[in-house]
Amino acid sequence: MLVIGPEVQAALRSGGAVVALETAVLTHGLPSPTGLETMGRMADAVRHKGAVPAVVGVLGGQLTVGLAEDAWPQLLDAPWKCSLRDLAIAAAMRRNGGTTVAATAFLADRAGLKVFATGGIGGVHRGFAQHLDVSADLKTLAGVPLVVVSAGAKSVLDLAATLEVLETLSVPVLGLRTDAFPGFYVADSGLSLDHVAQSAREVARVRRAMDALDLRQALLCVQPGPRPLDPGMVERLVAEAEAELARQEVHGKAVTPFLLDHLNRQSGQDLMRANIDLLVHNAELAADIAVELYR
Ligand code: PSU
Ligand code: MN
Repeated sequence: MLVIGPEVQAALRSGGAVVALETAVLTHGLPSPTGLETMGRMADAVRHKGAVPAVVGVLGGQLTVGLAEDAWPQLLDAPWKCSLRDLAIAAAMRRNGGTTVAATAFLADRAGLKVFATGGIGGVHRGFAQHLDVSADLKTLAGVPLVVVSAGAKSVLDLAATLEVLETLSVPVLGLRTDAFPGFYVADSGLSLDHVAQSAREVARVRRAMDALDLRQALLCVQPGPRPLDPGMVERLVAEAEAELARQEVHGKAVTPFLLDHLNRQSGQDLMRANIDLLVHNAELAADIAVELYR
């Protein structure tokens, strides 16, 4: 079922470092052409660090790990937001799809990759007691033995509840030179982490120890973005976005794209720029970790 791009195949055969990149951020997270430019910057950042980028997505039903750059725009042709449960349907129905953290991590693992960079993972949504809205990213991360690099989880979430579920799922959360759980746009969500790594090498050592123990959970490595925003400002915007969400009665997988789109449009570019910068920053760290892991 899986199509692995030639460059990724060659890198895997020679034991080279590979970093998976998701595409839901391209199809449903950022407006284009910003999304395409951002994918390019992430891929460049990975190469610059000596690793090979593997862009993951669904193209005409082909579940692909290592989409060539000239194929990225085709993904934007009526794309589905593909989480894990959508993958087989998209394949069978020959659709285009941007893959979420859950779907990307699943496909990356199947292809034999070990490292994945994203912006922020999905998690437990605010008001979850009423809507039971918990991202499939969490359950999926409990079963894929990757290093996943992110700037924490999106500020639109209930971050405390998200950390609790990660604990329940035994997904370790390791701060890179920080003991504060980053809240995507903000450097410190006010929640603290139990464990801090001082270097990419140390993160790689933890992953190897997990592998030696046959612990199949992801290792979630978090770092704040390079251009963090004022928490008060972000909180105000998120509250507005949440109110709008309730007014328009948005549900299901449309929730996250709706909130992100609302934030991007309300913030006068600040949030979008912060989002792009942290994506590139995470791609760099993921490449450093990949290089250490494949050493
Ligand atoms: N973070 C972003 N932009 C995004 C996403 C996360 O800054 O577009 C995407 C990721 O692909 C993540 C998904 O896996 O949103 C989570 O969606 P949901 O909450 O519906 O599981
Ligand atoms: Mn959801």
